[in-house]
Amino acid sequence: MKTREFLLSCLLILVSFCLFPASVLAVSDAQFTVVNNGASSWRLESYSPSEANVGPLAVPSPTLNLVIGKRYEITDPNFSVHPFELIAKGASAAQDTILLSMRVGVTGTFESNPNVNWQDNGTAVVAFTLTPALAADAMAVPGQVPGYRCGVHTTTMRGNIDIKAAPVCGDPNHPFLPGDINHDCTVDLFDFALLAQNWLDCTSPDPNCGYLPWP
Ligand SMILES: [Ca+2]
Repeated sequence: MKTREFLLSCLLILVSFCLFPASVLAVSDAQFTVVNNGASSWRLESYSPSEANVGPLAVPSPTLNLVIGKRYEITDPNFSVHPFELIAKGASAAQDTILLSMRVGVTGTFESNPNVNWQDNGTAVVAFTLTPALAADAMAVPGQVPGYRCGVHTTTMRGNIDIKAAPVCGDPNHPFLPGDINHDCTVDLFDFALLAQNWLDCTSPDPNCGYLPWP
């Protein structure tokens, strides 16, 4: 058996055992907690993981940074008095469009969207996925911007949301590593298999190694 064929056979075995990690049920990508400053503003109390960079803490109704494609879990401990709402924020509360709402008796326009998968069981914790459709709806409506508010104190407890594009493999924050031959942002046996497929092949014209076409 040629060396290259032997290598490829070994790789096939390794690939079958090593490259199919058990799937993990994605609950949420990030979690954050919002609390009220009286009835005058919101406060972002905490978030995790730290790289989610949801927003500044201890700032009245801060602009929240949310990323398209991510699933978020929100904790709103005082939700019965200050129910969190995700909105297309108008110039005034009367011009807001409610997209998701923790307020009892209020149903946002995206709560039944299966991809958004709004989970609200009447507790302090809710979850949703910021789908491209939800983000586009929140962003694209003339005269409105992505935002959030309290479903009761709609005129005072309101803030903006900065929608971030979903990260993609190869963008400046997720560069291709040396050795990532197939550019899938992982250096693994698939890259090694590509290397092995062409091991000792040559296309050099000088010194000529016999690669066609000629000259
Ligand atoms: Ca790769």
